[in-house]
Amino acid sequence: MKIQQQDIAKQHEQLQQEHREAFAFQQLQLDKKDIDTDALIQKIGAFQVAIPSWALGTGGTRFGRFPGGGEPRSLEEKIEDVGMLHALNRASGAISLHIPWDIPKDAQAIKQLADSLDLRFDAVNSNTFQDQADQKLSYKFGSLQHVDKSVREQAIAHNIDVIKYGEALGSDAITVWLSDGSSFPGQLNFRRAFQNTYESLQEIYGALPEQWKMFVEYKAFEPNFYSMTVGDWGQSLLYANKLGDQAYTLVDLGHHLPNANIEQIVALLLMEGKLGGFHFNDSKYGDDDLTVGCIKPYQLFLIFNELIEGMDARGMDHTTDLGWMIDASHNVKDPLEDLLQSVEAILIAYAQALLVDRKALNEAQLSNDTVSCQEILQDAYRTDVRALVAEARHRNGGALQPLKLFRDLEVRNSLIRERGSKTVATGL
Ligand SMILES: [Mn+2]
Repeated sequence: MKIQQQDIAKQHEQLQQEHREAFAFQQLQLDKKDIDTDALIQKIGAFQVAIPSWALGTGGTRFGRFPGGGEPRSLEEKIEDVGMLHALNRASGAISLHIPWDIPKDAQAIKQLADSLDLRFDAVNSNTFQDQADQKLSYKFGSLQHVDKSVREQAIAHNIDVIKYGEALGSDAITVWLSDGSSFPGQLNFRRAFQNTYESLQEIYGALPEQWKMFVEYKAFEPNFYSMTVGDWGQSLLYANKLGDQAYTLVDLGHHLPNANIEQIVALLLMEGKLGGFHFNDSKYGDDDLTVGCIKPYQLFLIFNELIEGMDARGMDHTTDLGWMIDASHNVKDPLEDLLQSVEAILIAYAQALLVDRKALNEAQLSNDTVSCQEILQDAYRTDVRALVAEARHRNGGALQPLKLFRDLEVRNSLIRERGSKTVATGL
């Protein structure tokens, strides 16, 4: 199913009066603050978030999975789904592939399909957290950390394969997330596990093409429950620093212990020039992989506030200098609707963070005016920027209200008619 330009135009016709009024009010507010609305809209319109190939089907928990209908049955159909999201919101212009769940058999054809939908390939992801049917050695006790060199070599070879798949598609980064660790005290010698992992990562790093980045993703716990060999940002940074200039830390919002100050982590990684990529999701308890912004939207705003402050301090391009990706699972929602909501939440937080009066905040900080610091941040956070985000989308050819259009066009029903009601996508 394809979204037609006339569907988007028709919705615009229906909603334009209401939108115009909301946008005019917004513009008035910004004018009063001497903020250049057009420049703001340009930044919001340029921002793109990659959709992970594993999040286009219904997710599950260890207790079960309740698939919906019309899920993509192949990589081609996954790319078509992302193309549809991008047609609706013009902010999902990239896809992040997971290998081996989504091996591109004909890279040229896959690339052409993506091109035709105005999509590029973001970071490719390796998988050594589960055993594949045709795999010789098991990752039960880890992959890059494994005590047996032949297991490490198998995992290294897989990661190098992933780089090659990515290269053929025009991707320029690999994300390495390891489930390596231990579930019981004494199971691992921590130093040996670190050294083995580091040496394995060095081999993979050595296979990186010149312009490529390696993202070392960390996670506090699960599937291992006593220690994780890349368990927090300190450990990830340690690996990235030792590996070299092409290695970076990747922050996944759900991979921290409860109440971690993620905005501070982001600020310091940026200061060190070592923040490379970002996985968006939201959570209440652990790695819940819920819709971005559904539980802690203020935290999301505070993170974006630090991202912008830190990126601007280094003269970085908001759109292209970090890998922006969603990493989520949708157990009870339509995955495509969830992704539309997630991208919207990201754009809202980004737009709000752009509104922060940085000069005033800096002055308030330097004079220890704590009250003003809070007022300045919350003034931005409490601004309703939805009309601004909708206007940016409209100027890019997207729908004023993507989710509404998705529902009005009964996209899910036509996907079920096309693909069947019992399809199951590979993924989480
Ligand atoms: Mn992740």
